[in-house]
Amino acid sequence: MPTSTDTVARHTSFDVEAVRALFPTLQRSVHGDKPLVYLDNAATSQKPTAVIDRVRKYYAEDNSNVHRGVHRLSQIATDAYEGARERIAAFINAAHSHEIIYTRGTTEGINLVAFTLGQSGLDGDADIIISEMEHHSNIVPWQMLCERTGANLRVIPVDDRGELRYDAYREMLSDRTALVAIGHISNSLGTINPVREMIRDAHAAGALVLIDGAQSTQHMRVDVQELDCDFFAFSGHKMFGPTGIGVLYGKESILNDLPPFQGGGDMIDHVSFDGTTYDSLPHKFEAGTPHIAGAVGLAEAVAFIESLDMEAVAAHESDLLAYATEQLRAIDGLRIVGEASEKASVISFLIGETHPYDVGTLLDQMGIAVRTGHHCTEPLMDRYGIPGTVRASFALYNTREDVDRLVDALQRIQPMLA
Ligand code: 7TS
Repeated sequence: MPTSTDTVARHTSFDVEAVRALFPTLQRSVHGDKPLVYLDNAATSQKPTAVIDRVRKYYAEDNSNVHRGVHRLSQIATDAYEGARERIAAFINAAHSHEIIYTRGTTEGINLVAFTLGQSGLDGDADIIISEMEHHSNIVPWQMLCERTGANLRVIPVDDRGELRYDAYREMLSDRTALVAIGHISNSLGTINPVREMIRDAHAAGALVLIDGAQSTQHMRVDVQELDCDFFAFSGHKMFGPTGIGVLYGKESILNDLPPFQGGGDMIDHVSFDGTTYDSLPHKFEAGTPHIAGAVGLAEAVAFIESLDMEAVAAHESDLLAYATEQLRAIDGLRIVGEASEKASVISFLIGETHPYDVGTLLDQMGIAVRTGHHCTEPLMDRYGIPGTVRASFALYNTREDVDRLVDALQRIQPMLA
């Protein structure tokens, strides 16, 4: 079975056309003959053939349950599943592969931490700090934790440009702060938060830090040891992998101190009616038959990313961001929401008073896929007093031509929006 590393020549620079050819969805048209321009990558990315083939191979040739069998297929499936964990650990530079907990995605990873922290005797006086730009997945689990324990949710405000008010964050940190949960990159604004500095300051106050990495692993190299975060959650489907699989990284000593999340098969050491003991990491947090195909598919997505020169990819994406920002700004009545100095390739905008949904629907008819609405960041939209935005989010396989198609379509529909 060839891996993507074999089939993709290592790009020491970045050949976007060669990479596009690896993605079947990018070759299709929609609404008849309109070639698809896919600009909804913050919601989910497309999948390269290597990932699709790897998932197919698992089901077609190796399908078996893991950890439970002496038979050949079960060994193959277990090796693939555990080998994927090692590959993913290396990808984010975790110190140990047992610090990689498979989840359904970022949402489940954050819920795992919020739930188990609540079960581990969190002080009712404790503060949990999040920010105004968080995705609902990094808000609601903490609200639920606060309801259960009496802890207080503190929210770092965002300024008009879409940057965190760092002064307010510093003032919020205290010896009551139990945990800071912060998005690495905002899915609505594109803001790249200064997480390294935030982690350092939180640790100085004695707090743990969870980074919501849903929007970062596809754009930048993540090194959890260098960041020194205590937890890092991400989703496979946003980084060219399958849906329904994600990862929660946690530092070994901290994961060891937390109680299990869900009970069931695979997470136990011994079960009896007199009492049950739990398995060690990572199995303690992985109850039930896991998403084996998802895990091997995610490892293949990691192989795909690692086959690229990520510095060249970053340069390509930053060129797309600069080019799209300049072109969009030239459109009459168009306002960009989120102009932080450090941004990933996500652009939210509004045209006059037009509802984002109407813009998105017209763009769709021209083959351009953008997302409209509040992007699961309702408090952030309230902060700006807007119902939502139109969001174009670029991945490494997008091109200046995609930007031109978007801009051209917006220019054509603008007279209809008056
Ligand atoms: N955190 C951030 C920053 C996200 O962007 C998302 C998904 C999540 C958490 C949740 O990830 P999941 O894989 O568990 O669903 N963001 C989006 C989006 O922007 N549009 O659709 C999903």
